Amino acid sequence: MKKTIVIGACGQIGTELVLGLRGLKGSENVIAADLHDHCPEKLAGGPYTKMDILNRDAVRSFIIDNSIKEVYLLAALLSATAEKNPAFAWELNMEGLFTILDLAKEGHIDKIFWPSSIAVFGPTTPKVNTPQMTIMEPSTVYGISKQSGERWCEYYFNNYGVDVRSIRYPGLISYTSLPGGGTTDYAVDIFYQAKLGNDFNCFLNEDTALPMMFMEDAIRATLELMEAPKEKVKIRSSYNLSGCSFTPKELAEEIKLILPEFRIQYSPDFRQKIADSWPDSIDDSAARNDWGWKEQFDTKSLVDIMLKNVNVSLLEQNNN
Ligand code: NAD
Ligand code: AKB
Repeated sequence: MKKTIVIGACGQIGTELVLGLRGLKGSENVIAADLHDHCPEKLAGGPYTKMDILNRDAVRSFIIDNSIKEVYLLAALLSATAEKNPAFAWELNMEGLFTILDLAKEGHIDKIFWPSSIAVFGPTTPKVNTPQMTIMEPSTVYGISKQSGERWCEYYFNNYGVDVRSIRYPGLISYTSLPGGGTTDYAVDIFYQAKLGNDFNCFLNEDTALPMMFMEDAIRATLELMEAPKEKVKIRSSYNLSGCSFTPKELAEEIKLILPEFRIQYSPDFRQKIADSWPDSIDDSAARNDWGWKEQFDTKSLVDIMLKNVNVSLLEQNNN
């Protein structure tokens, strides 16, 4: 079995992606890599290495010396954090990608997964059922970095035959780890506050619709795209992917059906402008037609599973 590495493995997606890949390829074949000195407990069932994606020489040596053939590059600053440090966000989100694309161009890596985002769209993009190919004028540094990354992925595929695959994830909702600084994070935090019996103060307006997806769907989509025969992957920038779409008010109403005492207030902050520049909903017919994508979770099933499974002790662990 060829070796695989997930870089940025301790984050919201990485924690579940590593487990999914280990189930598929065998634990010993999937290396988790992140900035942390020690492997988190959830990933302790397989190999872990401390790695800084910005240390190009160290990353190159590790991947070549360990004969790693498949790379999932997740390390990035997300939209809200990136706006606070645009120069570093640009460096982190772009430099790591070039390191990995170059290793593949030189023949050391067979296949790359690199995530894009709905943030590639901007205020001039059609908002409802946003098409795969459309106007893209992102107004955040995060969106600009993802759009540039998409262009470079396609360029390396067209010019050097690099097998790079990508998804424009919507906001991802999960209970095994906390989100890391995005504009869609409210849709995870809300479940912890509801479970604690607290009122929730939402940083977006009640009517801000955004595309969202339950993590299990996102992981399955990622694995299916990476397993798809090469000729079926016709888009080498990044695929639109849709799960569900809701506003904070609609999400709160669903939660109230299970926890009638739950209350929500709204105090929009700088993230409102970011959310206003993103689509309400996504047309993902290309992913459906090319490699057979179909979501399994709608808003209702996502709310049920989140309320059953969020563990408020995760908040305390994160604060320590
Ligand atoms: P996250 O912030 O939860 O995790 C990122 C991980 O990368 C963290 O564990 C962090 O320690 C690690 N990291 C940061 N800098 C690093 C470096 N220099 N070297 C190695 N590791 C480093 O992010 P996430 O939500 O898991 O997102 C992963 C990827 O998916 C990102 O590229 C993000 O843009 C993309 N994405 C996420 C979402 C979402 O809703 N979570 C949506 C669209 C796209
Ligand atoms: C964010 O809000 O930054 C991410 C994303 C949609 O890319 N969740």
